[in-house]
This record gives sequence, structure tokens and C-alpha cells, in this order.
Amino acid sequence: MYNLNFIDTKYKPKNELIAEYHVEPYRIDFRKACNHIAGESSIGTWTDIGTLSKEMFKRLKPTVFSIKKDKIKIAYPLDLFEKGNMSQILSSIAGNIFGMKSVKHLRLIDIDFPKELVRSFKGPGMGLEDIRNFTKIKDRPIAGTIYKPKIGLTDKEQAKLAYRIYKAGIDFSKDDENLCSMRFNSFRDRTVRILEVIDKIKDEEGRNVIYVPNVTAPYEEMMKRTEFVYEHGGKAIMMDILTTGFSAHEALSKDFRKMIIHGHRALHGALTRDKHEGISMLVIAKIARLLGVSSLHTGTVVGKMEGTKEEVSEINDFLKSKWFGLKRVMPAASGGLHPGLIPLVMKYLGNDLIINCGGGLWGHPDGYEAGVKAIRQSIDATMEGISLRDYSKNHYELRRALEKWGS
Ligand code: CAP
Ligand code: MG
Repeated sequence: MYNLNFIDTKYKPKNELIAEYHVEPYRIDFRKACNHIAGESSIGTWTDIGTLSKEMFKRLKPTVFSIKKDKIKIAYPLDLFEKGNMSQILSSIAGNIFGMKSVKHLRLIDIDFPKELVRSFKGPGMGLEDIRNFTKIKDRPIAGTIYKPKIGLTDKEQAKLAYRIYKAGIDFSKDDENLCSMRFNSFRDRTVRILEVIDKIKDEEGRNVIYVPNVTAPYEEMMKRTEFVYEHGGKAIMMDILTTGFSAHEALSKDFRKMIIHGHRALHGALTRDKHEGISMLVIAKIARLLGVSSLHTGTVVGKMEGTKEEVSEINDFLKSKWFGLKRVMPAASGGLHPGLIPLVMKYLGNDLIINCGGGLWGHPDGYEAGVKAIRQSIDATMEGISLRDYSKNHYELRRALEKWGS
């Protein structure tokens, strides 16, 4: 294996990409494992090679500049990367190294992208502020839902439900991650019908509500579906950013700068969940922002999906932070939420948020319109600083939700 040394803990990185990893070596010394990781992710292979000159090594070698227990940081010179090519960057620093025999466990915890690389990506065409401006909802979280069951409703049924829930006060509704173009609910029929509902709501109430059709499909079809939504006056689409792929995500966001691109992260658990292995959700969120997502699922802390308060807050804070001029991204809290949990979600994650309740709306004991009302009441109570218990004394729908799901 490598005789090359990449470790220099006195080294001070300058304008480089910094990757932080958790490392557990397998049957070799920790420092050797660090060298394997640094080498295989950049210019090395399993043996010395005559084609790697000293000059080349000096110019392109990454440096392991920090080792703290099982966490290391590597600074990679920018010449190792093709600007604006996320696939190339990931094939380097999140590629072969995950499969090497010399590491038992490896996790990419964080990436610090320098300005030059950040600027080589376009980022979101539409961001958090654009979503707020479009909906004219200035302070409170956006109240959203996912049509349930995930698959089963026809396009006609879904459009009827859409009208009812928008009338009852929902701001945002979206397809589920696996609802694409089904035999009994085709993408195009559903989109046309629900966008008509959106127009009707605008005519009747002057409200700008959002419908997010899921365009997830093979690349060319996905682009056609997005074009279709755009041509029919739709303002937003959802894509499953991981199952469709980074390159598809980048291309779609680049071509549709005026569309809100809602990123669903289905599949992420396979990469993010094991704390000793894989890639953190923070890294995925950074990639998604570079590639142009407008809003992104990041977790709820309190709902059905895994994710601690610290993790989810760190990700959301990043999405909402300044980042070399890229637009800010709106986090979406979704998964197992119901009115009784909303105050905690807002306490932990703030108001700059899309709060999605699927089961927590459609499962309301008095039906979905009551479900919408209960969600809005819970948000209003929290904005006014009133406990749900007190607020529910005069708000029947909220009371019924609390009776079913608790708080
Ligand atoms: C939520 C949801 C979302 C999950 C994904 C679902 O529905 O539509 O896909 O939130 O998790 O199908 O489970 P419910 P995450 O409100 O009925 O749970 O946002 O963490 O990626
Ligand atoms: Mg879903």
C-alpha cells in the first residue's frame, strides 16, 4: 500500500476544500488508514507508480491536517476538482474510499467548500425569500400537507381534495415521494386539474397557494414534466433529489430558475443514518443547496423520522445562512407531524419552515377540513404564545386533534 505520507498536523489550510471524516481502520494503524483515505480520494493508488512525479505530488497532494481521536480533517487543493461538477467532486472525496478494505467504518461528516467552488455552482433560482414573497406569508411557518394515501387516489379525487384543503386554509400541498405517473393518476392529468384549483383559489380568495407535483422520473421525462408544469403556470415542482441523482438535480435547477424546487430526500437514510458510516445529512444539504434546491426535507426532531435536535438545527441553520451570495433555502419539517407537535417543532426549528402534516391532517377524527383547521390553529396559537391546551378550549378542531394524538 501507499508509502506516501499525507499527514502534517502543523499544516494550515488556505484556499482548499476541507473534508471531515470519522475513521475506523481495519487491521491497520490509524495513520496508515488516514494516508489511504487521502491518497485514494485524490492522486494515490495501492502502490508506488512511476507516473506520479515529485512535482505533481507536491502540487496536488491533500493534507491530513487535523486528527482528533477518530475524526480527521483533510485539505484538498482545488486543482483536484472540476468546478461546477458535483459528480466529480463526490467521486473523489466520497468515492472509492468507502469501499476500501483498510477502513472498517468511514463517514463523511462535513465539507467546507471554499468560495471559488461554491461560486462555480448556481445554487437556488428561487429561495426562502421567494417562497415567502410569493405566498405573502411573512412570519409564520407555511402550513403544508402531503396527499395520503401515498398512492391510491385518482387525479380527479386528488384535485377535489386539493380544493377542499386549500379552502380550509392549507398553504402548500405536495405529492408523495413515490407518486409519479400512475395508471390511475397520470402526472399530466393530475397537474392540470390541481393547477386549475390553484387558479380558482386565487380568483376566489386572492391567495397564492402552492401545489408541488412530483416530477421524479428518468431524466428526460423529468425535464419534460417540469416544462409541462411551467407551461401550465405552475410555480413549483418536487424532485426526489437522491433517487434521481445529483447531475439531474443540477440540470433541472439550472434550466428552471423561476420554479420553486422542493427537494425530497428519500434514500438519504441509507447514507446518513449510521453515525459511523456513510455521509451526513448536513453534507447532503450543502450539496442540495449548491445544486439549486429551494426547499428541502431535513427532519422534524419530534416526528416519525430519525434526527436529533442538534443535527436538524445545524442543517436548518446552514440552509438559512449566508453562503457566498447563494440564495437561502427553506427547510421542510415532515414525517409523523400533527397539530399537537407543532409548538415543539417551532420551538426547536423556528418559523422559517414548511410544516407538513400528512397523516396528521388526513387522519383527523372529523375529516380533512377539520385537519387543516387544527393545523392552522396550532400554528396560530404558537405564534401568539398561547398553549394548545388553552387555545383548544375555544377551537374545536384543535381540541379533537389533541384528543386523538395528544401533544
Ligand atoms: C410524511 C411523508 C414524508 C416524510 C419523509 C411520508 O408523511 O410524506 O415523505 O416526511 O421524511 O411519506 O412519510 P406523514 P423526511 O406526515 O404522513 O408522516 O421529511 O424526514 O425526509
Ligand atoms: Mg412522503
